[in-house]
Order: sequence, then structure tokens, then C-alpha cells
Amino acid sequence: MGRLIIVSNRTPAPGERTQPAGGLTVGLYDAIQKRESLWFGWSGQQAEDAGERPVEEDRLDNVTYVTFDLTPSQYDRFYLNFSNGVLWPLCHYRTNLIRYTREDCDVYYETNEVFADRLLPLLQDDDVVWIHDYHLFPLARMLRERGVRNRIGFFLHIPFPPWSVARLLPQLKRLLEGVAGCDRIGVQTPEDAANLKGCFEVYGIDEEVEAVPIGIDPVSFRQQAIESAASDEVSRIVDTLEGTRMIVGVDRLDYSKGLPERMRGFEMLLKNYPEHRGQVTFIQITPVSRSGVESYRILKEELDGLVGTINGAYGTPDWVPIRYTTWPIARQILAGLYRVADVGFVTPLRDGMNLVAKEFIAAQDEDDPGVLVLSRFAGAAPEMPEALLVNPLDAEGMADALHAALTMDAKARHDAWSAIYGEVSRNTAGSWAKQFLESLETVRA
Ligand code: ADQ
Repeated sequence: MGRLIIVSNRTPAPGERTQPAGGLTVGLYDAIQKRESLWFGWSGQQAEDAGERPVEEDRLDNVTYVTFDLTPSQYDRFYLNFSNGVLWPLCHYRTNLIRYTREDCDVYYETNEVFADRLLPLLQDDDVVWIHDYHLFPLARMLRERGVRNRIGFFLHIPFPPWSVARLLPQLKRLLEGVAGCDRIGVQTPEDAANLKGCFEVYGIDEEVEAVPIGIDPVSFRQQAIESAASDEVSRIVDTLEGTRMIVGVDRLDYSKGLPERMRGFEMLLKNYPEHRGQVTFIQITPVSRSGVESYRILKEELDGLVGTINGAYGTPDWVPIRYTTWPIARQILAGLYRVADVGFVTPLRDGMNLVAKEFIAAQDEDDPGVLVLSRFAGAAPEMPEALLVNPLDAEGMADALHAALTMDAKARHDAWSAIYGEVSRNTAGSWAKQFLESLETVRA
């Protein structure tokens, strides 16, 4: 069996290599344990002379990490402006937030050429190459143009919109032709697969797209949650709640996550169901993300204001309705918080999958599980019909769901949880990677 070559915008930071921290790293952790692997990507560092600097290599067990720096201009134009200021809003159906310039687009393609040039000398004949996410749509074709004959797969972690939305992107055809250099293309849901396939068809590109939903490692996450819930840190947080019920939300501070909508839903609960006033606390953990992009700074201001307004309107000297932090919290503590929470509140306007929903379920105590209130627009929703599914634009609907969650009897909670946990256990990070790689390795040459 040849090596597995993972290519992603960022490689896991050294501290995340034994203890995966987020979405993509969690998903791939299992796959790279199993065979000789090389993980290739940006170091996270910027340097004016990045082009002249060699790649850096680091090895841990059977995985070699190879990283390189970007120039400040590549960081701004490739990473912030085009990947996160054009492709991210486009793929999350937020067309009014797209800020396109041709120069940013040019640097996006140039930076993908840098990825290709630097990866090329590292490749061996029987390597299998697996490219990840929207930063690297054009990379497969660029590798083909350099003579690479290896099997190449591409997985898109975020949604893909229908043609009517996607066509807003100048040079969409070029983007699609780039990814069509792959042997296998995977996306999160059947809806995304149909959308991407539909766009290929418009341009006469004959390419299959497969839905392979990503999962977590529920067994180890559950174990972490059990240990963490008994820890001093989590006990201290629970003590400060002084017996009030707890709703928890955990997201990067991103406009796709429906955070202002979530605050309005919680506000509506306090308005329409006054019996919960003083009886429930909403903890929202929201580390700042991509603060170099203007729409993220605007979102933060909106959220800061909204939380202040709601706490001012409903809070009392001895009760703060919303506890909100924009700092990251250790994953270990998050797992315990999920376990002690009564409700997991996950309300993206669009999300490729949403692993927080799966982590919340994995963390629950099966004898007394909490309830998941989940947006219909998360990629995870079709897998979890037993969750309380909501439309985040409908504040009253979210308030009704929160009320239902807070008052649900133990049997109903257990039945819903066990159905969803069954699904989370069937469809794991390990089975996701295995399914994608098997499909990539059996595709006709
Ligand atoms: P993200 O948009 O980052 O991922 P998500 O799937 O929820 O969203 O994954 C976030 C991960 O980061 C989770 O594992 C979560 O526990 C962790 N995390 C969140 N907040 C944290 C905090 N404060 N401290 C520490 N850890 C935190 C993208 C797509 C998703 C898709 C994943 C994987 O947008 O739709 O599910 O990739 O494919």
C-alpha cells in the first residue's frame, strides 16, 4: 500500500498532532494512524521571503508533516480575501458578503501553483493524494499539468451551492475544471453532491460527485466527556450556575453559524415563556475567527451588542441570561460542558456538516441525556431527524423548540438521544475516511 498524502491549507499545529483540535484534523486523525502518511500544507507563518525558504519537515510516528510559509500578500489575497472573502460566503449562500477582485483571484491560483510546485518533488509513484477543501479547488489539475499520474481525491468540507448561486463567481468554469482533475470528488451531503454535479453538467464536465458525510470518534469523545464532567474545572462552572438549567452553544465566530439568530431565539424563549426567566443560563463559547475579514468584525460587533441588549433587558443582579465568551476553550472542557448541559443549541444558517452537533450527542449521559436543538440547514440534520429541528430565521420556532427541550420527559429524551447516538456511532471519522479512500483507490485508473 502506498503512502497517504494529505494536502490541506493548514497542517495541524505541533500541539494538535497527538490531540486533534478541530473539524478536519479530527476527521483525518484515524486515517493517518493506519498507514505511512505525509501531511502537506501552509505552516501558518508569513514571511516576505517565503518563496526562497525551503519547506520544513517534522516527523511524528508514521506521519511526516511538511509545511511552508506564505508571503503576506498570499496570506491576504489567497487566504483572507479569496478563500474566506469569496469562496466561503459563496458556498454558504451569502452572496451579499462576497468581495471579489481579479487580483485576489489571480493570487489564489498563483498560491495553488506554489502548493503544486512544492508538493511535486515529495511525491512517489504509488502515493495516494487526498486534497481538502475550498482553498485548494484548482490543485488537482495543476498536479496533473505537472505530470502527476497518482490517484488524487478531493473532499469539500463546506456546502456547495446550486448553479443559480454558484454562477455568481467570476471564472466559475475555471474553478470547476481545476477540481475535475481528480479521480474522486466527495462532499458532505446528497444536496451538495447534486449541486456540484449540476454545475459540472452546465459546462459539459463529466465528473461524478459522491456524498460521504464526515463524523467524529464518538468513543474517545465520550470518554473525554465523562472524565471532564467530573473535573474541577467543569464542576466549578456548574457550581456557578446555582441550580439553573444550562443551554450550550459552541462555534467559531462565523456568520454561517447563525449566532445573532440564536440569540434572538433565546431572547424569544425568555419573552414567550417567562417561567424560564432566572431558571436557565445560556453559555455561548465563540472564539474569534478570521478577524482579518471585514464581515467577521461586523458580526462580532452585532453579537456583542445583541448579548448586551438581551442581558440588560432580562438579567437581574443575581442572574445573567447569556454567558458569552470570544476566547477558545480547551476541547477537554468543552466535552464536559456538553455532558452537563440540558440543551445543545446548534443553529447554523448553512453548515457543511457541523461536528459540534455530533460531539454534543456523543458526550451525553445515557441515563439522563440532554436534548439537541439543531438547524435544518446543518449538513448533520438529515442524519438526525430525532433532534428538534429548527429554522434559525424563525425566532418563535426556536423558542418553542427550546421550551420543548427544557420540559421534555426523561423517556422522550432518552429515545431521541439513543437514535441519534446510533447514527453518530455508525458514521464515524474512521468510517468516513475509509469509505472515501476505498472509493478513491478502487476507481478505474
Ligand atoms: P467548522 O466550521 O470549523 O468546520 P465544525 O464542524 O462545528 O465547524 O467543527 C468545529 C470543531 O472545532 C469541533 O470539533 C469543535 O469541538 C471545535 N471547536 C469549536 N469551538 C471550539 C472552541 N471554543 N474551543 C475548542 N474547540 C472548538 C468545517 C465545516 C463544517 C464541517 C467540518 C468538518 O464548516 O461544516 O463539519 O469542517 O468537515
